[in-house]
Amino acid sequence: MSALPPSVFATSDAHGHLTELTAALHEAGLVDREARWSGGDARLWVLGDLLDRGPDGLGVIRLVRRLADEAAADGGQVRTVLGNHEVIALGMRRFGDAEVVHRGVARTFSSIWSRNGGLASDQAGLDDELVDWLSGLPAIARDGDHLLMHSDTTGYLQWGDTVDDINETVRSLLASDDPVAWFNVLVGLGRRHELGGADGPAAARMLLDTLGGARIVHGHSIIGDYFGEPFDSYDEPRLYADGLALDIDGGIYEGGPCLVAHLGG
Ligand SMILES: [Mn+2]
Repeated sequence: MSALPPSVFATSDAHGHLTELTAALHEAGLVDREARWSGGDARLWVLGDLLDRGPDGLGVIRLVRRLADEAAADGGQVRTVLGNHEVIALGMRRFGDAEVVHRGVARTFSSIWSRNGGLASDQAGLDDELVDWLSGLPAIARDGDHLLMHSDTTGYLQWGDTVDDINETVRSLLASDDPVAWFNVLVGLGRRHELGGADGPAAARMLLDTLGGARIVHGHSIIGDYFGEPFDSYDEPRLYADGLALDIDGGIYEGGPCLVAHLGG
């Protein structure tokens, strides 16, 4: 019988920065010098946006998938949730230059992809097996008191009022051939900054009351951007919304830190 509960960690928005992510996981004691899982029975949540913007999105994906296998063999766990950039990459592959009228506006996935730091080298590695893996990622998860999601938005509730319902709905939308349905997912996951400001705590409370948990942990919104601070001026996640929300996106591609939040245990 183990006397201590396993430690729980979360990181987010690696955006192709494999070297920085590996170093941060090593610093947290989760991988050894050869980047092999050394976290024992710890649990690590990876909150999306693995690719685009940085040099090696495919390398980041390979790392988290390998660590998931190694952690599972060691009694631990590494799990990934869906970010908007995963949806952009999948939509780019599926619909590319096809013009789609979405809410009265003609749009293409390829223009969104190129405007948002899409890398041809990442895209070239999206084979059927990887597409299946990305398409099966949950949009949201709960681990004890923590509600884990990529984007700081109440938009998740448009897809359901339980964690399982939301994940089932998003998976089915991303399995459809309807690009408008895909754009709706992307718009939902692109929302941000809805847990801050005067109305933020009530929004966070509504998410937690509906989906469970005592604290939201999210990426997607870089701490420096959100709170108006230089990217090199912080080295910890930011607790806000009366303690109901934790932003763990340090802003790696802006020169900010790759944060690995120790959530408990
Ligand atoms: Mn994002």
